[in-house]
Amino acid sequence: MRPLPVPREEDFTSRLRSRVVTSRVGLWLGICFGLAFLTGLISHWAQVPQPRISFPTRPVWGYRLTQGLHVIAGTAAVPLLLVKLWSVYPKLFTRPPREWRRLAGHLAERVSIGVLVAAAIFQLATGVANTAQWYPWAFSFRATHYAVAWLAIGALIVHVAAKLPLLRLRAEPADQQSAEGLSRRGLLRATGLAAGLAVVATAGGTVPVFRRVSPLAVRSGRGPAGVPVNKTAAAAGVLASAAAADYRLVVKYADREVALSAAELTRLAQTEVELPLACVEGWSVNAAWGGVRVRELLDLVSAPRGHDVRITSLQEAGPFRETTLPAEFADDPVSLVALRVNGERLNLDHGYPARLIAPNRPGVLQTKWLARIEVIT
Ligand SMILES: Nc1nc2c(c(=O)[nH]1)N[C@H]1C(S)=C(S)[C@@H](COP(=O)(O)O)O[C@H]1N2
Ligand SMILES: [Mo]
Repeated sequence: MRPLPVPREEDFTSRLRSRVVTSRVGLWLGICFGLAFLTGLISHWAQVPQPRISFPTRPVWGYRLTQGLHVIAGTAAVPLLLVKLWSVYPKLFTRPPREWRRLAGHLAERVSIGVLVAAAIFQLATGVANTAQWYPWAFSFRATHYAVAWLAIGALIVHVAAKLPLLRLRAEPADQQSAEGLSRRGLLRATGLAAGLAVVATAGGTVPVFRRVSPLAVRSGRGPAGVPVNKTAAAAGVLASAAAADYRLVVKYADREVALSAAELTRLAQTEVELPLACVEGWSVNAAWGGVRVRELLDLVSAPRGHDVRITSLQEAGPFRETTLPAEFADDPVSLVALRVNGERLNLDHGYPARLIAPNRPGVLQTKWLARIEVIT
């Protein structure tokens, strides 16, 4: 029997592959991954309170910016990664050296590249699926995406250090090719164009001018009062409890407690603020919110400043039914229990009768259908 003909590196003859193509695409890819990593750290910090340094309350649009960049950088990386992998894929068929010392080095390099490629594909695939609100897996997206990010960035640093001597960003005369077909420069342009299109296709979620041309940013600008809906009241199972006549918002500090009906909330002093709603999935909108300052509600039970506050939703199950509002946010004059958005009474899907809206805070923590506000002592 004849063995299957396994190709050799030399069998791949496309003139389009070159060190310059790999280097340039690699550089852009590295920038995208670096940006996604840093903005990802910020997102993690916002969602998992760190005991020592609390997340800042200003600028109010900070999270909107960093999370928009996170999703845009990740999306742009998709075509870049595909071209990069294509440009080096013949190396998969390099025959390993026979001499054992060189073989060990070769294997170490192969394993590190394997980790990098697997982690990079995992991050982009889970990230893109998340922005599409598609969770075809059982693990926690946030915890896993965060853990693998460290793997990816570690492997990336090793990779950059190992390949830096081979980096070549400038084409030399010998690289200039004659006529036929796509040139290397053409390939680089097409790759840049694909990355640019990927950006425009998602940026509509954050940047209003791109909205009309962003097929992937479907949720932007739609929904009641011009604000998209993430989870509906029906999906959260609160249709009855949110509309019930005996609805009460309970505000509690130590053994002091008040329970306010929806009508009583509207009779308290009302404050108007302009704050963005910025989802971790990358979409965001600015909106005008009206309602009662969290701080003024806490004053009703004489709660002192400087305490974290537990916020609980009417929603009975799900990871976002309860959050902690750190003390600086609870005491901030623009943090509201919102009753209105863009001049309208909150829609049931936006959290009627009352929802939280606080500055520089991920959308997942802007709890809808509030049931309890409790000072943590
Ligand atoms: N109780 C509750 N509040 C919630 C959620 C939820 O699932 N349950 N989703 C959050 C997420 S992920 C976002 S982005 C915002 C979206 O608010 P909107 O639907 O009014 O746009 O609500 C947040 N508040
Ligand atoms: Mo969200």
